[in-house]
Amino acid sequence: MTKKPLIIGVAGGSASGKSSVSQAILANFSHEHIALIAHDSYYKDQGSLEFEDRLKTNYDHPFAFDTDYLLTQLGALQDGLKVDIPIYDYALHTRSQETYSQNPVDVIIVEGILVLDDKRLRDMMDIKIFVDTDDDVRIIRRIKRDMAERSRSLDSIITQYLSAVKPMYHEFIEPTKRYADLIIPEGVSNLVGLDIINTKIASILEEN
Ligand code: UZR
Ligand code: MG
Repeated sequence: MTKKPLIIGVAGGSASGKSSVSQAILANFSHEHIALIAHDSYYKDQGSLEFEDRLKTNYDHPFAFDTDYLLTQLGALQDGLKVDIPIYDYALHTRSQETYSQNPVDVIIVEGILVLDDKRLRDMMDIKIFVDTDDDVRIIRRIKRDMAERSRSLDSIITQYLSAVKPMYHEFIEPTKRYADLIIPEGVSNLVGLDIINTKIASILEEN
């Protein structure tokens, strides 16, 4: 691998379909050529706080993320180095002891609610995507997912949604739509949008 990897940013509100859109892009490549890196993996470790205080942390604010570390690891991958990516524990709100190793690849997808918020990240990206899904659809999905996969109660999901997820979406996430090259309504069910993305990726890779 001699060329710098192609970097694609996928942003959008919580449960907008970012991960599914990313998976749909991923499916076009064999795994040794493409990597999906979640900004969520770089959530700061809240382990020094009492558990009740971890629940009060605003996880939808740019400060909740260790974006410097993500930038460092993306830089290393660009330089052709293998990195050990942190694994976040949503139940404990901590960075777990384990990491997973990622080899350098041709295409990197960087996915997360706030990946278009940081100018340094934006400047690294070749394609910037914002997945745009209605708030009511997102909260319904969020309830289902967080109860099933993130060990949350309905009450805690609703409280978090009203106190942080919704206001932070309007303050920090939605405004980053202006930086997107492409806005994809309804995420993964938007087959035309996905096709346009995949065609663009193929054409850039061919040029390289
Ligand atoms: P996606 N999040 C948690 O719920 N707990 C944590 O410890 C860390 C993050 C949530 C975060 C955000 N918000 O809305 C969501 N809250 O993870 C982002 N509250 O992940 O884009 O997959 O929904
Ligand atoms: Mg996700």
